[in-house]
Amino acid sequence: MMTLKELFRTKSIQDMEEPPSGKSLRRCLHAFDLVLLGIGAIIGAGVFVLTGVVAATKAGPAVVISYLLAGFASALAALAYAELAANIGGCGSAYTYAYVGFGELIAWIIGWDLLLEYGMSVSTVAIGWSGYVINGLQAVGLGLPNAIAHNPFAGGIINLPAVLIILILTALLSIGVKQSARFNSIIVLVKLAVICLFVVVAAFYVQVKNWQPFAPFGWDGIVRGAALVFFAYIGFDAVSTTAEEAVKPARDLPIGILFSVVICGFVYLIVAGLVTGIVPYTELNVASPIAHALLVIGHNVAAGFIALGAIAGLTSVMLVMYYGLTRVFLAMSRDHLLPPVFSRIHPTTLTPVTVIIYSGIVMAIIAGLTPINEAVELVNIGTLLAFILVCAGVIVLRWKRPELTTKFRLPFYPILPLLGIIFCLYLMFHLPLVTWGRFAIWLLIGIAIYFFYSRNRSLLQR
Ligand code: ALA
Repeated sequence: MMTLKELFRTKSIQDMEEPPSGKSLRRCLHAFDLVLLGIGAIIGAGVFVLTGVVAATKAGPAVVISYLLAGFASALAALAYAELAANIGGCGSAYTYAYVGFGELIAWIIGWDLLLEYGMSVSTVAIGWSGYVINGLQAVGLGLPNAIAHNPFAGGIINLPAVLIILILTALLSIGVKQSARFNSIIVLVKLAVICLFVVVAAFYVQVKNWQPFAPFGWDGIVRGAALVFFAYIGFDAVSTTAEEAVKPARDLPIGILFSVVICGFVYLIVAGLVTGIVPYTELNVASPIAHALLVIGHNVAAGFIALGAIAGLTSVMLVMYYGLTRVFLAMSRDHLLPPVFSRIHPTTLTPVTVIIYSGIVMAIIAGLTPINEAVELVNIGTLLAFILVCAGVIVLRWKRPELTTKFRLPFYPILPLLGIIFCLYLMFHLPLVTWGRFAIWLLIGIAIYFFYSRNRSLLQR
C-alpha cells in the first residue's frame, strides 16, 4: 500500500488493467497530462465569472473564505477520489466506485447524476464561451447578427457560436485522446499565463480599504457564496474517468487529481483576494469581473488578454467535461444499464465515437436553443452528491473489501472522508430550494428509467 508521501516517489507500480485490445481505450496519458487535464477542467467560468457575482451579492471580499471552504470540501473529496480511482479504476469514475461499494441502484443513481453534471457543464459553459466570443468579435468590429448570436428565448434564433464550439470539440474527441490532451495542454498554458499576467498587474493596485468591510453579508453569505463558487473546483473528478487511458493509473490518477485541485485552489485564493483588493466588491457584478477590474485600473490591453484567457479556459473545461461524460456513458453501457451502442469503440481511433457524436449533438442543441446558463447550481448539487457518495464509498470499501484498497490510501482515516461528507452536505444545504426541486425531478426521471429499462437488461441481474 502507498501513503501520500510514497505515491509521489514511486516510479514503478503494477498497473491494474490489461493492455489495449480491439475493445479497449488507448493507454497514453501520463501523470503530467493528468495534472494538465485536471487544471484544464477546473479553471474556467468559476473564477472568470462567478468570483465577481459572489463577491458583489453574497460574500463581499470574504469571497476568499468562500473559495477556501469550497476548496476544503473539494480537497477532501479529491483524496477520496484518489483512493478509489487508484484501487478500483474504471472509466466510470464515481459510478464505477458506487457499483463496487453500494450495488447497482446507487451506482445507477450516481451515474445518472454524473451525466447531468458533465452534460450540463458543457452546455452551460458553451453559452458562457459564446458570450465572451461574441463580445470579442464586437470589440474588433465583427459583431454577429442577433439571429445567430442568441437562443430563441433571448431574441435570436440559435446561439451559433455555442453550437459550433461543441461540434469542434466533438471532432477533436473523436480523433483521439492524445490529440485532445495535447490541445488541452496548450490551452491550459494560455490560461495560466493570463492569470499570471493578472496577478502581476493587479498586485500593484491593491488598496486595503477595498477589503473593508470584509464580510458585509455575514457568515451565511460566505457559505452561500461557497456553495456557488464550488463550481470553480468541479472538474478534477473528470480526471478519474481517464483510468483506462492512463499509463500507470494507480500512481498517476492520485497525482493528477490531488495536484490539480491544490494548484487551482491557490490560484483562486490569489485571484479572489486581488480582484476584491483592486476594485470595490460592489462593482464586480459583471459578466467578466477579472477583465473588468483591469479596465477599471486602466489596463485595457491586459484586460483583452484576460478575455482571451477566459475563452481558452472555458474551452478546456468543456473539453474535459465532455470527455468525462462520454466515459461515464461508456461504463454504464458496458454494464448494460444503457444501450450497447454507447460502448462501441472505433477500431482506428480507439475512442467511443458513437457516444461522442450523439452526446455532442444533444449538448449542441441544448446550448444553441435553450437559456440554461443559469444551471450552475444544478451542476453543483449533483456534483456535491457525487462527492458525498465517493467519500462514503471509501469507508464502505475499507470495511467490506479491505483487500481491494492496497494501492493508495488516504491518510487520517476515517476522519477525512467523514469530514468530506459533512462539508459537502453543509454546502448542499446552502443551495436554493428550487435547485433541490429540479435535482429531485432529474433523479426521479433516472430512477424511472432504471426500473423500466436498465434493471431488466443489466449484466449483474442476468
Ligand atoms: N470548474 C469549472 C469551471 O469553473 C467547471 O468552469
